[in-house]
Amino acid sequence: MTTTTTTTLEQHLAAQHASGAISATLQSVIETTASACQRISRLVAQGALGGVLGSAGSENVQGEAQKKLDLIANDALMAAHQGGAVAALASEEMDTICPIPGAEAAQWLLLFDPLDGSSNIDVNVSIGTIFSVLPRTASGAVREAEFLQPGRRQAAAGYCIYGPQTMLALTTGGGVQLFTLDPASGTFLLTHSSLRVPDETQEFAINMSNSRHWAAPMRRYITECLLGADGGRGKNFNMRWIASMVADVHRVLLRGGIFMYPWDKREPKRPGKLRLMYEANPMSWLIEQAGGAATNGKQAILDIQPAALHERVAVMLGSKNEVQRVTRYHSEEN
Ligand code: AHM
Ligand code: MG
Repeated sequence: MTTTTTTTLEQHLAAQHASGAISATLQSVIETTASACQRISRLVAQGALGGVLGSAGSENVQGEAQKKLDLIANDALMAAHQGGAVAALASEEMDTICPIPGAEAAQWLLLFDPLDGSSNIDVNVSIGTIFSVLPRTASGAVREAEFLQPGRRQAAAGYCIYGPQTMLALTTGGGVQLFTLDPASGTFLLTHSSLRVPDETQEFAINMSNSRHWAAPMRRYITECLLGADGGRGKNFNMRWIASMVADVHRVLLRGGIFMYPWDKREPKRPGKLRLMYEANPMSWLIEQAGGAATNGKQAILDIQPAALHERVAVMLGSKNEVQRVTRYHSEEN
């Protein structure tokens, strides 16, 4: 729902704190993350003028080439959270967790994909930052095992999209709110509250170039969508693929749809391309909080017990009826 209020992100969080929905320290983690995103937004907007485009000439732990902006965004988030309410950070772009010096007593763990949609950086297509906040489960020095909590345990999750507008989507468990950055005042203003993903949709998002590698249930589902009104589905489908998960999920949150990055047989042992902790969990919680669903084909993404920090997962999320259908196709195959 679009609103016309001028509630700032800070005011929204203060009201949530006053109602007992979030603690003061969680409020601080979210505000700090949002302000790092504002900084990243300014850098993104400068593009070639700011010298932020192009390759960094390095690889991350998963063997992917890093862009300059992947590292710049990572540094911005790291710097913002020094000496704050976060005990340790984990990032798609860092091999191991990063405990914050002197912050062992802090209550929160923060995970992020600093710059999602890296292949779109140099071509001026929407990109974003995805974040997830988990509670600490032990005291003293943070160990990596503490991060391995199912997505259901998230205390806050969201993304910031750097597109025609910079917008921040946020959930702390009470629905999904969307804030738009007002460039004049430099503040995020609440523009969409209590987002709802419609149960029905006629739009799917998937990288079709991988179709020959998919498993049978995915081929069956997409074949039926492509047959449209001429096939068993009795309705036509449209397709979108931006190749920035942030931008594709943003569209699904605003008007429905199903987004999929399934398992494929090129690397059979790899469950999928997307990362459970940095991408799938926060996006799945946002989608569930907006009335949609998210699965890996076998179980709800949020129920998966992570085994490793950089674990990958197949993702199908969005409008409930389509996600249920694709889940059924997977179970029928079994
Ligand atoms: P990234 O975090 O390195 O940018 O990779 C994740 C991105 C997602 O945003 C997007 O959905 C997907 O990779 C696109 O993959 P492909 O280029 O295979 O279509
Ligand atoms: Mg990503």
